[in-house]
Amino acid sequence: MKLHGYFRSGTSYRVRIALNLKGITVAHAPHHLRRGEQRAPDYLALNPQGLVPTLELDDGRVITQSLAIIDWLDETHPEPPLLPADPVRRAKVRAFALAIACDVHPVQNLGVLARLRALGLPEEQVTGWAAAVNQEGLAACEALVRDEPGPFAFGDRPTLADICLVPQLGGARRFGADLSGLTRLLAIEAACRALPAFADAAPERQPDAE
Ligand SMILES: N[C@@H](CCC(=O)N[C@@H](CS)C(=O)NCC(=O)O)C(=O)O
Repeated sequence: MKLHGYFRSGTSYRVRIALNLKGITVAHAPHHLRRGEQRAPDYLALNPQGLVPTLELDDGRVITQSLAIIDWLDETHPEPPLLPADPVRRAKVRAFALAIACDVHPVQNLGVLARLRALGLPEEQVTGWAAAVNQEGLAACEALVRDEPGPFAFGDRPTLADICLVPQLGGARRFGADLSGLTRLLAIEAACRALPAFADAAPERQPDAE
């Protein structure tokens, strides 16, 4: 299999973590987002959205969207599971993951920030937008897991929630978001980063890291 991604992309980072948790090795095809390589015609033929990640299967079939890729990985490689067995707890893990993947990440991604710059907003306001979106969204995530058992977001093993959280915290820091009050999320992050599956997936460990 081949994962099309970018070292600094939070959504590619999610898939790298899931692959590592499952013990699956893939080839990596980096696409430099700041140079616009995600819009090259041969990549658009794979992923018409012009976004990373994309997973190319060995039989040539292609899966786009990080959460769809992770779902597929979990369905085809069930151990270790990335969702709890209990339906309500599964729903809670999904809700936490979607709070990040649907309500935080898309509002501060490269394309949205480029549009804000094109409207003439100065750089500090663009960065301020991204920091505020992260701070507000992650503060809500902190409340979602405040009473959940640790050390991970939903108990004693990592789930889809942790897979979405760790990359988003990294992205939030790049925009200067103030995360200091999010003590539960920071403790979850520390527990995750102590695991090789998370540590090896980190942006700075990728071959295309700058
Ligand atoms: N919902 C998509 C979002 C993918 C996405 O926004 N990827 C970003 C990198 S994290 C990207 O490719 N940005 C390039 C661009 O906006 O041109 C997913 O989860 O896969």
